Amino acid sequence: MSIRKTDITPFGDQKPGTSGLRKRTSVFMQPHYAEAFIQAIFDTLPDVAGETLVIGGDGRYYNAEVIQKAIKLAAAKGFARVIVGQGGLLSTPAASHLIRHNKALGGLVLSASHNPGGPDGDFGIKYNVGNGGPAPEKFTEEVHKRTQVIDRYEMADVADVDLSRIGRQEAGGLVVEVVDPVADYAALMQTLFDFDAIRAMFASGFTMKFDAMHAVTGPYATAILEGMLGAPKGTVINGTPSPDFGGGHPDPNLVYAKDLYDLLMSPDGPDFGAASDGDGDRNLIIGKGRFVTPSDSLALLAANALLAPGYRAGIAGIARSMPTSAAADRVAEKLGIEMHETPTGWKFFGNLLDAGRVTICGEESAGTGSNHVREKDGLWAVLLWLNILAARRESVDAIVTSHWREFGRNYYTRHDYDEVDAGAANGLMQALREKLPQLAGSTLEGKTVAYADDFTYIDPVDGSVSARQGVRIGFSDGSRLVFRLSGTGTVGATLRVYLERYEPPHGQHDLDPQSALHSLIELADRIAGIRERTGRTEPSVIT
Ligand code: VG1
Ligand code: CO
Repeated sequence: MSIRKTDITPFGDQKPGTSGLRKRTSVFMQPHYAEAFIQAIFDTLPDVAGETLVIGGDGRYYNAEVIQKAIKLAAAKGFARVIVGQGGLLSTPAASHLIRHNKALGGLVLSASHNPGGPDGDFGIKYNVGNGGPAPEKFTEEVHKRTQVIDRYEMADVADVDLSRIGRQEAGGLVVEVVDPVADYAALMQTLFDFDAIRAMFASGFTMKFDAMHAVTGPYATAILEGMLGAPKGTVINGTPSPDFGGGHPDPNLVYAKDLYDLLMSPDGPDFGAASDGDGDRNLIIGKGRFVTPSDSLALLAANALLAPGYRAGIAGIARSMPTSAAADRVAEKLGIEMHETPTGWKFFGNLLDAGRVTICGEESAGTGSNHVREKDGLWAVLLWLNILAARRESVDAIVTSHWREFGRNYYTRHDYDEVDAGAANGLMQALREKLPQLAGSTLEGKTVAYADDFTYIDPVDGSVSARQGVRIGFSDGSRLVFRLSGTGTVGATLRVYLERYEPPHGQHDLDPQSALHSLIELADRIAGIRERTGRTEPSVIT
C-alpha cells in the first residue's frame, strides 16, 4: 500500500467541546481541516494494529466525504478493520452499540447533532472510546494539544469505498465492512423491551406519530415501529434522512417540533408523539394533551423501568447532569439507590455506567439512556415509554400526574440566549463567579441562598476533577438557578439559564411552568444582568 503524506500547518481552533468538535460546515470544508483533526485523534491513540474502528454519521452534508477521508487515514494508521454504516449512516447510539458489540477500539461519530446541516449549517466530529461512549476529557485535551502542533497527515493512496454496498471491501490492507445501520441496534432493542406487548397495543388501535425530522432516526424508527411493532404506515413522519434535514432544525423541542406538539394538543390527535434529533440521541415525548419535560421523563422512566424486561431485575442507580431537575433524585431516594449529579455531557456518565453504579442516566436537554450503550438514545426512550404505556394501560397524562401526586412536581424551564457576543457572555459569567462568595447565606427577595458555587465534579470512580461546570444558586426552599455557557455552539456564545422550583405532592401541579417560575426568572435577570449585559430582552429558545 502506498501512503501519501501531506504537510500542513496547525489550525489553532480545533478544541473539542461538550460533544466533540463542532464548527460551521464551511470551516470543516477548508482543505486539510477534517484530515488534521482526525489525524490528531489517531496520533493520540495507543497502538492500533489489529484494531477495529467504527465510523458513521447522521447523514448531513459532507458526511460521506469525511467518511472517505477517515477510511484512508485509518488505513494509513494501520487499523485492521473499519465498520461503517451503509450510506455512511449510523445514529449516535447505534454507533455506540457497534463499538461495544464488535469490541472496537473506538469510533468516529460525524454529527453536529441538533444543529442544522448543509453548506451553511454545522458539522462535527467526535471520537468515542472502547466502552462506546464519548472520549473522556483527558483524551480530548490530549487531542486538542496535538491539533496545535500537528504538521502532517497520512492517507492510504486508495480509491473511495462504495458506501452503498453492504459487505466487505478492501482499502489499502484495511478491511472495510459496510453494515446495515439498523439491524444490530434493532436486535438490541428487542432484548430490552416487551415487543409483543407493544405490538398488541398498536394492534388494539393505539396511535402514535414519530417525527424523525428528516434526520438519522428515520430508517431506525420505520424498521422498528412500523416494521417490527406493526404500527401503521405513516406513524413515522419525515422519515427519510436528508443532507440538510429538509432545510429544518433537527432539534426535538417545542420550538422546532411545534407541529408535532400542536397535533398532540388537538382533541383528535394521536395517543402519543415523539421525535428525535439529527444524530438520534435525543428524544421528545408528548402524550395526548401532555408534554413531558425531559427531566420529568428521566424520573418517570426510572420509576417505571421495572416494567420492561431489560430492567426487571431493578436499576442500580440514576445519574443526571447538574442542570437537570431534581425530579429523578426523589425516585432514587424512594428506590433506595445511588443518585449522581454530573457535569453536562454524556461523557461524564461513562465511568458510572461501566462501574455498574448507575443504570439510567439523563439530561434536561432531551437526553435519556441506560447501560445498554454509552450514549444517550432517543429511540430507546421512546420504546421504554411505549413499553410502560403497554404495561400500565394508562395515558401519558395519567402517568405523569399520578407521578407528581406521589413525588411532587419540579417545575422546570431552560432559557437559551443564542449567538450572544462572546465577550458579553464571558463577562456575565465572570461577574457571577465573583458574586458567589457574598451570595451564599444571603437573602434575596425573601429567599435564603442555601448555596452558591461554580460546580466542580469529582468522578467517584477515577477521582478525576472537572471544575467550572456551571454557576448554581440554590435556595432553602429547594428552588434553584443555574447559569452556564454552551459547549456545543458554533457562533458566538450561547447562555443557558436553568430554572427550577419544587412543588410538594399535595401542591399545585397544573400551572404553566413559565408562570410558576416567573419570580425566579426575574431574579435570574437581576442577579446576572442578562438584559443589560447581552442586550437581549427575551430568550431565543425556551424549553
Ligand atoms: C448540549 C446539551 C447537553 C448535551 C450536549 C450534546 O450541550 O446542553 O446536555 O449533552 O448538547 O448533545 P451544551 O454544552 O451546548 O449545553 V447532542 O444531542 O448535541 O450530542
Ligand atoms: Co444529538
